[in-house]
Amino acid sequence: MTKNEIAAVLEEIGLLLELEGENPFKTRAYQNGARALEAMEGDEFSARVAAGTLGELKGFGEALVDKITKLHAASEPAGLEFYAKLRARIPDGVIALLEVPGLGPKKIKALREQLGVESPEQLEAACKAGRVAGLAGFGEKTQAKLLEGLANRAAYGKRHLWWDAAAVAGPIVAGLRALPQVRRAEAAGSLRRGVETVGDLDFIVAADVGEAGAVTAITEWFCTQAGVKEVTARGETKASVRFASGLQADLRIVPEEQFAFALHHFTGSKDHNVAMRQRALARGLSLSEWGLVPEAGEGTAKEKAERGLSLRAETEAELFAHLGMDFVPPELREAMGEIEAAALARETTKDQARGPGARALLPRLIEPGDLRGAFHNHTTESDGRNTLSEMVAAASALGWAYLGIADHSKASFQARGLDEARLAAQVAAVRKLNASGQAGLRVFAGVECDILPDGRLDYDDATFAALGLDYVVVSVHSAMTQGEEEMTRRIIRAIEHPRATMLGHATGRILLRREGYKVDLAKVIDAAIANRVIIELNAHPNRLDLDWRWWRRAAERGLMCAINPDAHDAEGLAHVAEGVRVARKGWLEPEQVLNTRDVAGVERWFAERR
Ligand code: DGT
Ligand code: CA
Ligand code: CA
Ligand code: ZN
Repeated sequence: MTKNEIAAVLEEIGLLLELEGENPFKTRAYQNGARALEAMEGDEFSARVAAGTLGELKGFGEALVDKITKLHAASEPAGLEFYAKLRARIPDGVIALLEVPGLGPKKIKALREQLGVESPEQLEAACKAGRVAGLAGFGEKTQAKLLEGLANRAAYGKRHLWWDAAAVAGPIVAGLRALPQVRRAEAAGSLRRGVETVGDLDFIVAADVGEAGAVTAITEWFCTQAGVKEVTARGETKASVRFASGLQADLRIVPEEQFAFALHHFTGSKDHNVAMRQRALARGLSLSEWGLVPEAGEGTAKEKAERGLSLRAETEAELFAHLGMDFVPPELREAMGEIEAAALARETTKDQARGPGARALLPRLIEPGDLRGAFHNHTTESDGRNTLSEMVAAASALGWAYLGIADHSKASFQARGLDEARLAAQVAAVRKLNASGQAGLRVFAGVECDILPDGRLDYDDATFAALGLDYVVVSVHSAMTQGEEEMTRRIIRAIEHPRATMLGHATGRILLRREGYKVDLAKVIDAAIANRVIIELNAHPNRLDLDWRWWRRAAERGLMCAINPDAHDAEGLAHVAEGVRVARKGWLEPEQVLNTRDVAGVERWFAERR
C-alpha cells in the first residue's frame, strides 16, 4: 500500500478505537501518525521503511511503526491482522452511524451504551420516540438535527458520485465491447450526460438478436461479471444487476439498426426526450427507442419499426439530422434550450450567427485539452499531501503552462493555515522557483483566504500590499450555519474587497453528504459580475460547485469561470476533467474560463483586477 493509503487506514483505526472507547492517547497516536505520514515526502517514506528508520521520527512509537511496515507490505488494509480484527468486532450498522451528519465516535458510544442503538434505523426509532433528547450532551436540538441528517442520508444513499459510477462503468463497457457477439456498446443515462450524481447505470448493446445464443451469452456475461452481488431482473434482451456498493446497472440489447435510437432514448434526459418527441410529432413522425416512424398508419411505433418503416440512423447525429438539428452533445440534453439551439444551428449560416441579432446556437463547448493550468491547489504548507515541488512536477507532467498555489489562510487553523510570515516565505519560495527556471512552468503565488464570519478577509490590507500575491481565492470555511441574508452579505462583502480575484466553492456543498450553506446565489453572481470577480467551478468530485445549472445564464451575463481542482495532492490535479464535464453541462465555451488562457492572458486578467 502507498503512503497515503496507509495514512487513511491509520486514521480509520483511530476512529474505530475511539468507537470502542479506547483511551484518547492511543487513538490520537494513530491520528497524529496519519497526519505525519501525509506530510512526509514519498521518497523519504520509502527510504525509511526500507532502512527501518521510521521509528527515529518523533511520534512514531514501536507499535505504530510495526503496523505501518505491515501495511506497506500488504495489498489491502485487511492484510494487517490488527485492523481486520478491529473492523470485525464492530457491527456494520455502527460503522454506518459514522455517516450520519452530526454523529462522532463519542456520541455513537453513548447511544450504544445507553440506548442500545447500533444502526441508523435504530437511531431513527430512538429519535422519533424522543429518547435521544434525554441523553446527557444531546438535547432536543441535537435530536432534531440527527433526524434531518438521517433523512438526508436516506435520500443520498440512493445515488452515487459520477466519479464512482464512472469507475464501475468503464470496465463494463470495455468488457461488453470485447465480447465477440457485441457489435457496439455504450453507457447511457445520467452517466453519459455527465450529471454530478448517478442513480443507476444504463448500458445499450447492439448485437445480432436473431442469432441463437448471442443474446444469452451477453446477458450471461453481464450477470456474472466480478462485483455483481445480486441479479435483480433477467429477461431475453434485458438484465439488471446490483453491485456491493448498492449501485445498480441496467442492460438492454437491441438489433444494430435500433442502436442509435435506443442510445438516444436511454441517454435522456426524460425532459429532453419529451421535447424531442414533440418536435418529431410536428413533422408527422413518432420518435421512440425503436426508431423514427411515420405517425400515420396502423400499429404501434414498435411494430412499425419492426416492419422496417423507420428512417435509418447509424449514429445519433443522423437521428438529429432527420429532425432538422445539429448533433446535441449528451451533456446538454437537459431541456435547457438545446433543442431550439440545435435546430437554429442547422438553419443558420455562420454569418447570420455572428451578425446583428445573432441567435443562441449550440455553444462550442470547452474540452479537457483547452485547460492550461489551474489556480486553487494546496501543498504540505497547509493541508495538502504533496510539497510545492511535487505539485509543480505533477502539473508539468500534465503539460500545464502554469500552476496556481493557494494554501489556506490562518483562520483555517485545522488545516494549518498560513500566518503572514509563512505566507510571505511561500511567496518568496515561488518567486525563487520561477526565477530559477527549474519549474518547467509558471507558478502563480496565491492564497485561499478565509472569508471571516463578518465578511472581512483573513489578512489586513497592509499584509496584502506587502505580500505581492498574484491572486486571492476567497472562501467560506467557518460559521456555515449563518442565515441566508447574513451569508449573502458576508460573501458579497468579500467579493467587493479589491484584493479578491475569485470566489472558491460558492456554496460549500459536499455532494451526498452536506447541503450547501444558505445563500442567495443570484445576488452573489451579480456582485461577482459587477466587481469582475471570477467564480470558481470547484472540480473536486464531491463538490462540483458552483452547480452547472447556474452557469449558462451567469456566463452569458459576463461571469468569468475558473475550473479549479482544489487539489490536496498531486493526483488531485487530474480532477479538472470533472470540472470540464460539468462546465460543458453549463454550456461554457473556452473564452468563458480563465484557465484556458495562456500565461500572458492570465497575467493580464490578474493585473487588471489589482
Ligand atoms: P438516474 O439513473 O436517476 O441518474 O437518471 P437517468 O437519466 O439515467 O434515468 P433512468 O436510468 O431512469 O433512465 C435512463 C433514461 O431513459 C432517461 O434519462 C430517459 C429514458 N427514460 C426512462 N424512463 C422514461 C420515461 O418514462 N419517459 C421518457 N421520455 N424517457 C424515459
Ligand atoms: Ca440511469
Ligand atoms: Ca436505469
Ligand atoms: Zn476551500
